[in-house]
Amino acid sequence: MGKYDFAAVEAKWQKYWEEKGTFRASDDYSKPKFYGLVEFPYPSGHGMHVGHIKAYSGLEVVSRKRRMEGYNVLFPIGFDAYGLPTENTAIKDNVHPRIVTDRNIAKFTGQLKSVGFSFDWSRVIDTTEEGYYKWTQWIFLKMFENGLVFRDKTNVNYCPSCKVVLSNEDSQGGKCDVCHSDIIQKTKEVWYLRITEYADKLLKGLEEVDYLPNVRLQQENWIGKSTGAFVNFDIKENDEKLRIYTTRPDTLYGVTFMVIAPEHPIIQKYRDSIKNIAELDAYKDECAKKSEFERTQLVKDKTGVKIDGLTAVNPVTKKEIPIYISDYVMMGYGTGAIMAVPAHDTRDYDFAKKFGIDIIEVIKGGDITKEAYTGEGELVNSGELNGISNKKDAVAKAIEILEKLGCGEKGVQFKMKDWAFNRQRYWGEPIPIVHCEHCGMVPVHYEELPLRLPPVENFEPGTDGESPLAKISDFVKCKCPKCGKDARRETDTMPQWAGSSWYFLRYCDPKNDNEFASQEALKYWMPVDWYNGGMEHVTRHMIYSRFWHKFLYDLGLVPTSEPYAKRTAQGLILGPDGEKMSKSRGNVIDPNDVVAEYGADVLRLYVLFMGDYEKAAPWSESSIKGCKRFEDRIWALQDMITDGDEYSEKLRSAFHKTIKKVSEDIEAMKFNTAIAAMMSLINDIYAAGSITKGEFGALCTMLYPFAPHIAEEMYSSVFGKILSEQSWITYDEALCVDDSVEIVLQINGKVRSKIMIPVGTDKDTAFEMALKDEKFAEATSGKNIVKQIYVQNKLVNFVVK
Ligand code: ANZ
Ligand code: ZN
Repeated sequence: MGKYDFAAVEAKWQKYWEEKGTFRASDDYSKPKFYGLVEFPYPSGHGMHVGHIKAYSGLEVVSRKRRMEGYNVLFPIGFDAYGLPTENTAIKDNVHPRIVTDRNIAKFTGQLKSVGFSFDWSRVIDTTEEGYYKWTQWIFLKMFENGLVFRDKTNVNYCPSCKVVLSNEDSQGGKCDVCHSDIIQKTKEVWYLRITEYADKLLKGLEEVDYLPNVRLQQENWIGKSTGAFVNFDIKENDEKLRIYTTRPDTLYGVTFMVIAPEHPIIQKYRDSIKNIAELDAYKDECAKKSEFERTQLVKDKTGVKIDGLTAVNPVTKKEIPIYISDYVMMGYGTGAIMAVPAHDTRDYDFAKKFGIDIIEVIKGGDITKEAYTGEGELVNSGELNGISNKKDAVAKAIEILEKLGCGEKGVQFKMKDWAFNRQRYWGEPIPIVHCEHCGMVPVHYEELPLRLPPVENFEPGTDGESPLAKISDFVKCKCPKCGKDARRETDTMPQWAGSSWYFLRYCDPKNDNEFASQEALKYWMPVDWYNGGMEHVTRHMIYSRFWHKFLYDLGLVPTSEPYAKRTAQGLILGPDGEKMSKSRGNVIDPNDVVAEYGADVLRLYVLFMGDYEKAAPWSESSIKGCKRFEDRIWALQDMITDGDEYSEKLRSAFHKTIKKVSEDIEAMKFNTAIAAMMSLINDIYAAGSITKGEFGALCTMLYPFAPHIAEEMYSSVFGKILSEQSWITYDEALCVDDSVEIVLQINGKVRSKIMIPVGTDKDTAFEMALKDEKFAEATSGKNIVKQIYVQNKLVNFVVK
């Protein structure tokens, strides 16, 4: 056998599969289906990253196995192509973002194809294509119609470098997700999607799906359901009530002051009667410079200002208590006001110490002269609540008291906020709304979709967060769709996450011009059976797309309440130095280089062999070489093939065991141990010195999902058939035992034959296997068997007359 020419073989089979449409999902809806989804790439100018290869290789293996198991498999790919990096390149190079996008998509497509992924390329999606974004706008209008879209002037997260407003999800940790600059707060009127209306559904839906435990946990925390009570505190100076949200109504007797957010509207309302209003205003201006992230950090040194002119009254103790403004209370959560219980809340404790406010213990268990006690314990100094020591009981009783007093009730809050849904940039879906002086916000007629981006000369965003579209008067000036009078078109575009919020639906029926996808196609393909992607998308894309999907479900437009039945995640590939791969560190590995040097199969094997699929692992050149050696050793086996469709006695158990291991490990995403099992099988084959044709076929099949090119090539040369059209191999549990032993077959104590059987085989199986041996069967045929003896792992002896 000559040297393996991987470049020629890989090109040959990629061409063959493409021409034959081997991986096209069929429209035969009578077959069992499997829908495997990977996160479609953002086609950046840098081209593909080895991380993409690892992310796609997991479900690639599963999909290839599923096809062999008889499933109609949908394993699609597309491009999430709107977004800032493309637009920034367009500005820098002075070319249209359309051209940049097409160039990048072509590059990615070539790269993906060179790895031989079994995607259905006939269904490829590009979110920036008219036939696609028309439906993104369509779903947006449906949301608008159903009251899930609104505009609000609030404090928004603004990236001064990208010049865009960002959602909370896109500014986690106080940093811009695109350029990592610090986020600032800005008051601006922007678009929102009312995702909070789906908070409870998004939480409950997690019970129906099979997500990795940490994926589920991150979503639960992001949604952040909290239960407690709303309480209205009387203001002494007027008949205003100050409403607060608390999770600890049981500590009501320990409330010694109140804190409101510096932006709380009560300050504006009573400006004239507040004596230190200038001081409050100055403090508020200081706060505006801080991000919400900074404000929520636990800093011991609390700041704040006491409001001179407003005093609250504790509804149970009737004591007058001061009201402060402080930056640790956020306007965007609860009611923007809290009742402070310094004895049992650390932030309140630090604040009270600094400002010399009373600290009253209401729960026994700690030492409040030293620190706040946040644990459970018996209630004291608390009137009717005294003596209760179970927190749940105390909370319930406190709510009862509040309701009786008519100043409070049970309440639920979510951490998740509405989705700031806008970009002040060019390369995004135009928001299809018109502003009319007479009619207000009016949706563009459905028949007019897609609402196209106008040609512009200059993509540079305007100063002060204005979209470049605002400068195109032909675009801005329009007629009101309702009254026909002169109106102004919205110039914000949708955020990057819009197109990916429903792409899995479009794959089911990507060429449909009349609907985003036909009901028939959706009923067959949905839900996605298995979705794999990155952990970084768990609290963004995953939440957003579940929200869009649930909205469409409520309209009766999709058949399942959840889009993804199962979600797994791959670990990062780190640079050879063990650090995160990045251009600035210079430790980025280009998949093209690996394909050129070792071939696609070795790259695929390596990214799956490098460690636990779910864990991060550093790149290692020597391990790639190990995978290359493995490939060469398999290739050389072709010189050792002997006739025979059966397993040989020497290798039978090794084969059954390996098939079982590979089959099970693929399902559990334990790709590394599956490959290791095949490597050890190869050692066994070399030790045995030969491999039967039948065994060789089984080996090619096992290898196929991982290294399909070499497997297809060897199989076709040995069997003259296409491996992609064969079935997955089965194994016999009984033959998967650890080892086999040779036993002798005797007749009347005389050895007639020898066979290999699994260690520990039971009596009946041993007799059955003995009679399958030709010599032994012949020697016993026609004889009268008077006794059958079996000594486990040693011999079978038949006494005949
Ligand atoms: C009194 C109290 C006593 C509280 C105590 C805690 C401990 P979660 O669980 O996150 O919902 N809070 C309410 N609104 C706030 C806002 N806008 N900004 C900052 N803090 C706010 O937390 C709810 C608790 O966080 C509430 O319960 C309130 O403080 C505070 F021993 O009320 B608590
Ligand atoms: Zn109008």
